[in-house]
Amino acid sequence: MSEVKVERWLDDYREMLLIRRFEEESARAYAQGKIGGFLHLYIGQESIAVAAATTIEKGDLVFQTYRDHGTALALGMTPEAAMAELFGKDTGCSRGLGGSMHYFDVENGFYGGWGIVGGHLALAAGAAFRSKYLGEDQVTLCFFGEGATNIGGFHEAMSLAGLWKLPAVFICENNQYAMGTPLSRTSPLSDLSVKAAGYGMVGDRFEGYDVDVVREHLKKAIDRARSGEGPSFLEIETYRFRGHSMSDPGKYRTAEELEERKKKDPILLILGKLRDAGVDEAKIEAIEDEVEERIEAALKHADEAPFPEESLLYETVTVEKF
Ligand SMILES: Cc1ncc(C[n+]2csc(CCOP(=O)(O)OP(=O)(O)O)c2C)c(N)n1
Repeated sequence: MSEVKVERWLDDYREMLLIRRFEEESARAYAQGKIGGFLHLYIGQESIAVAAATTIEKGDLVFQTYRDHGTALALGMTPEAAMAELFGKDTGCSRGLGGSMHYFDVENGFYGGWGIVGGHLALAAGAAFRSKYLGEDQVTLCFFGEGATNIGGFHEAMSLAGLWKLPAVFICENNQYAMGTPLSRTSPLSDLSVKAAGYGMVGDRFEGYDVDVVREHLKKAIDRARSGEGPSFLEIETYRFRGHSMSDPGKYRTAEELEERKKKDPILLILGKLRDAGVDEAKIEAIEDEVEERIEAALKHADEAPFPEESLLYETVTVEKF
């Protein structure tokens, strides 16, 4: 096993674990009443965000749904800015005004954090259009759930992106349920990637548990987009281990199904790779300790940071005081 590959996997493990622990602690803080509004966790899907963040180039743009913490962290948002946002604090990535669903971090290429299912596909298409119009070299990645693939915005954005060969990659994270509804109850198709043909795009479909597999497929699509061959539509099979949001008891699936799916936990897979490659346990433990420290620091920061001044509303949300 090459040293470079093992180093890559160690970084992957660190990032995936950071997301997992961030999500677990945000669930705890939510239960403690420190976080208001909605909270949609990314637990189980970490390999996809980490693969994307390690495949794109600086300047590329990434759009995500409300299930956005993992993607933002993988792209480089600090856990402090991410946790403080959940706590509604002024040091949050959206100065505490966006909350869980509306992360933003332009410096790291993260363009939200969007709550309207399917709505952000049009925004991503617009961003990709801008890159093409200005002759810039950027690629736009747009993530969404399978529940978004029957929404009007999906069709409009995909149609235009295909027609104008926009430098975009549309990525469906098919985590099997849209809230509590399985795909079989909302779509005549079980293979969503065939939809790509209707928009003149390349379609691809694969399992998203192994970060290397995701990277490999994503890279092809990103290369196509960057070289002017147009957009792609990827359907990635994944699974969320928690409910849709914190208010979902998950009664639409059995405990056996969940246990079965957990056997493909992306974090277990990457740990298996590290151990098969003979990586020292002490090295793995050092990563785990480092992640714990970073999460603890983020929680402390979010607890201690100030709430925004009321005046911030007049600089950002409303035009003037009335
Ligand atoms: C236009 C619109 N309709 C309904 C909702 C309510 N809603 C929020 S999430 C969701 C399910 C979406 O599922 P999916 O697209 O598969 O993404 P996942 O949550 O599984 O990541 C729905 C119906 C919404 N936010 N926007």
